[in-house]
Amino acid sequence: MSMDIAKNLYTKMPDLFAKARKKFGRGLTLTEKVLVSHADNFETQIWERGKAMLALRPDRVAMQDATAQMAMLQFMQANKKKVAVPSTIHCDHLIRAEMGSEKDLLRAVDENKEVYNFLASAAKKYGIGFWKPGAGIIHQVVLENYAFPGGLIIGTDSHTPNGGGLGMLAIGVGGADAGEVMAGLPWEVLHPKLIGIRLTGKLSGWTSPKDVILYLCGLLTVKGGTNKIVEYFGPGAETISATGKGTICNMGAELGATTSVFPFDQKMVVYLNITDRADLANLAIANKSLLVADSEVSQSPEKYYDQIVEVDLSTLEPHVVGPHTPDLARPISKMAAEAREKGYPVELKAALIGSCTNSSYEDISRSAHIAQQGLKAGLKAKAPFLVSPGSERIYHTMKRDGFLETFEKLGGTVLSNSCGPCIGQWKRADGVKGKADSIVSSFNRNFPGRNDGINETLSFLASPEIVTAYAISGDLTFDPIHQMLKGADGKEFKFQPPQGEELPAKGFAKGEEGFVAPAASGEGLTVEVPPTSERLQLLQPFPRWDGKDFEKLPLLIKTKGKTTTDHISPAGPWLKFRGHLDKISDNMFLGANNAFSSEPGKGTDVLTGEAGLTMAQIARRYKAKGIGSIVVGDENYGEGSSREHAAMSPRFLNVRVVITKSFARIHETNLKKQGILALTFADPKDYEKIEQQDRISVTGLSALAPGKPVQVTIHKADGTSLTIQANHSITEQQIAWFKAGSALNALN
Ligand code: MIC
Ligand code: SF4
Repeated sequence: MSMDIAKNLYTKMPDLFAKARKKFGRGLTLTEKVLVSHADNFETQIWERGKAMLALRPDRVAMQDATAQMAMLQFMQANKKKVAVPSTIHCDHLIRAEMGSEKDLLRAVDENKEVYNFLASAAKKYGIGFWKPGAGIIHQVVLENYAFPGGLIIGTDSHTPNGGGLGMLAIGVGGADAGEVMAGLPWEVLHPKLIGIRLTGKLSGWTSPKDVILYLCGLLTVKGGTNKIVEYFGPGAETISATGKGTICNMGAELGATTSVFPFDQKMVVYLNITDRADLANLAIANKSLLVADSEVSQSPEKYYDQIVEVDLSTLEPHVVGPHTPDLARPISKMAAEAREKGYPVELKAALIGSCTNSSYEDISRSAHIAQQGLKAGLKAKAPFLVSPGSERIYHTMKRDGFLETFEKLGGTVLSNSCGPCIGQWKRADGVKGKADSIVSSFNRNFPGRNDGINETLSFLASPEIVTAYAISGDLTFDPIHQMLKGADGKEFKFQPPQGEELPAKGFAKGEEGFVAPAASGEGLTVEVPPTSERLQLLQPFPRWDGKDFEKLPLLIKTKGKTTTDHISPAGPWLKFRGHLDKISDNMFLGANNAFSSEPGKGTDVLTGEAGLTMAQIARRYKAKGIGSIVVGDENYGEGSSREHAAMSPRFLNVRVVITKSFARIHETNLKKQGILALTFADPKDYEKIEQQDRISVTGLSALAPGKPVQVTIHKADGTSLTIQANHSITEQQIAWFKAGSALNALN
């Protein structure tokens, strides 16, 4: 499917690379090769890392159902007949996990009918490929079908970087970005800096690709990758399977990285071949030098990367991260002591494997090997053990090769090929609100409330093989590498290190592919949006900026500590309103910690003094009075997902400005796209100066200019005021978005 795109790309690469080498006066990293070959205009583009905005032409767009709704609603406002680049929609997020694959899927098709019909009819009309519910999780399906070395794809999901496992730059974006690219515009992103990760040695025993990224999360933290691309290199890179590379790149999102990528190698060839793309593999082999960094880069990487990290795969220990954040990492051997010291509940209430991050054949076969050892010792999973396969191929191959049976014998439940419990679509039978329990998964996110909707749940992440061992022991302090476990006969035994196959010797089994091609011509076809729908609502353009400064805006919320998009716009039960801006806005900030309230998501209407209201209630009251408001946030505000609802709901409810200590990349762009002024405190300590009763003015807006700080005046309740400075990263073009009320308004 990507053959023609790849052919054209590889043909034009040599000439562009020669120009770039000349211009930069040096060889090129792999990242630069992909960026240069996708520049909208190489000649006029400014190539300055960390400063310039890149205008790029992605090869394709991928959208998942929860974000595709807004992406399509926005695309439709551009009045185009057809998408300008190959695009696909994948139905994966809206399937609830409760009774196992078959029943869950049937129910999802029924309860999401309106949304699926909308997406399917829009896809058909506008020339977009449609992957039906049950076909698989977007990133796995993209890896199996669309990813190719040297390519550039954008996806309306933060884990799009999974595609880096096949040597491409795959980048998560908000729906507005996707809509614009589908409408034919170039895609803009801050020219990222580069982190080079040099891998040496070889993984062995219990250590898996997941541990590489869990370790890096601990080392670099959740904001260590912001506005950076992580490029892996070194002899260790080619020892890791393509799907393992996918896992590592996928979870680069947890570093906040723009994306992550591996150089083309033999592991990718094998994966392309087994996924029926031998032609692409051969083409890539013939063009290998274009798809890896120039040789001088690995000789003196310090000249090419802004930061270098060394990881010796041979000595890397399996890691466990969490709770509540993916950068709280430690080797598994240290887990028991830490759990005791910090008082984590040690009984595991659930163990979950699979998801877009970790459901490769390698993951599943290694986990099954651990499960078999447990069964041999007469044991079953002590905690509910749930398996989320990434795609139809994975599911049918697991079934054919007996792994499903092994997991089921262990007491596991195999869920549908979808996100399910990873995104709060999980009916956890024993979960009790207000009670802290521990769970462990091989997923990528562990923010509070993420899986079971219970904020107190302590969610830990580890490799699927470690999670399987945890499932059998039911104990967070168990270290399967060094400790023994009691079998059913009372005798102690030790797990042998997991063994598995990278890829199925018999090839992948196939199920129903679930792909629906678009109509040859969309002329005369209609997009189905029932006018009385509870799930879908056509968008109204946001009002234009009235040219006035923001004077004395009340403070809606000052968030304290981690404020991820899951805090700003929770998922789980709210996923069903992703196509209805008014309805979903009721979830605004429900998970966020307000500096002025002891209860998350609650605050005070400062105009009336009424406390204990949700942020949406307060904002709706202000809006009804024609008053805008301001949000103050902490570090790395908007961390996590690409969901633009975290920007659209505030915009819809009249938030005009968000000032933080710092932003996560996708969310900052999403705010700008929706016409919200995204500012950062010039002095982060000024965050402390903001109080509940303050009225805040942001002035000099008609002279808003790139690089020029903005003046913010804080009017105190006692009549005094103080003025501070705020910075921003707004470009000329983004000023036009702000003035027009949104990027989309600026288009029309
Ligand atoms: C996630 O993992 O948080 C999600 C759900 O896949 C999101 C997208 C969404 O909120 O729909 C993401 O990662 O971007
Ligand atoms: Fe789905 Fe979870 Fe992957 Fe997001 S991280 S795409 S919710 S499986």
